[in-house]
Amino acid sequence: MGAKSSAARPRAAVRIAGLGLGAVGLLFLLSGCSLQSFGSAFGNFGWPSNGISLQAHRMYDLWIAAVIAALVVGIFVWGLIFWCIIRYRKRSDELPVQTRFNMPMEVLYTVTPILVVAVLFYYTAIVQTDVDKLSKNPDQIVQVTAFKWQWEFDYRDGMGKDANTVVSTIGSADVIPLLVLPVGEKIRFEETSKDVIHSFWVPQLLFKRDVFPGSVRNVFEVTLDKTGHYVGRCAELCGTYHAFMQFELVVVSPEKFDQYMTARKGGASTQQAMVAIGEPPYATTTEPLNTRRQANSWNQSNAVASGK
Ligand SMILES: [Cu+2]
Repeated sequence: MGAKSSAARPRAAVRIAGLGLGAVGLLFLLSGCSLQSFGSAFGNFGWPSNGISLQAHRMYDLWIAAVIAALVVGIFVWGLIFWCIIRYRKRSDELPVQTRFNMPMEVLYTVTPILVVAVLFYYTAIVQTDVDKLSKNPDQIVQVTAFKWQWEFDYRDGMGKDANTVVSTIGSADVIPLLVLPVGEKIRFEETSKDVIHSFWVPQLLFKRDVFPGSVRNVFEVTLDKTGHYVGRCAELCGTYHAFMQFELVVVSPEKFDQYMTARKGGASTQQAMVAIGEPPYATTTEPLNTRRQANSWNQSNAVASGK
């Protein structure tokens, strides 16, 4: 009797200690302590590591922490399985003691998964809310207008559809539109479509948002933290030339951005303004695709039929 209870107590204590250790480890890791370096040592557990916004980094951290939590639980469970296999393997034909149930154990393995799910849910909700968060005073407001099959980017002087466009960039079949934005500022995107549903997607934002026609303005905010050129695409199959809906996000320093805007307001084209700030005038991450509309008779008759 005495031996039995003293054997049960250390086992329960070990389990609770393991659980507590896992929870503390998860909290420690979620606090952002070198999640990046830990993740990169394991190939980022399959998550894209090239995010260029504060929001993308938070999503990255959530993923790495969730995988670590899953591994902690997994190793614990695998350990228990192998321990049971070895400790209670068949040694003779004698039937082992038949126990019907163990109440503390039942409670433990009901409460523990609920706790694990609750912790994962809590951090997911926190990060999701953060990614979706809109500020009252964004630094830049860009109206994204999608249409078959190009993009228009309007830099606005305020929020909502009643604000005015200050500078506008529109793409064509020959020129990829450049969306020039400053690093480190809160950028508010207000999306609208002229025809069907499109989707605004820059892979490095680790994020895409559908663009709806009608009165719906799909709004989100991003703070970019890395300069460079990044390809953008439409991620919603929107028609024949869906694949041609490309753009390039150009992230520059706030000083360069101000110079770019001044040049554009002074009447310079996107290409002239880009040269003025020392950036390549045309997209560097992609190039216009050849529509080959004249290349063969099928395309030609198809183009005639669709009125293009
Ligand atoms: Cu589209």
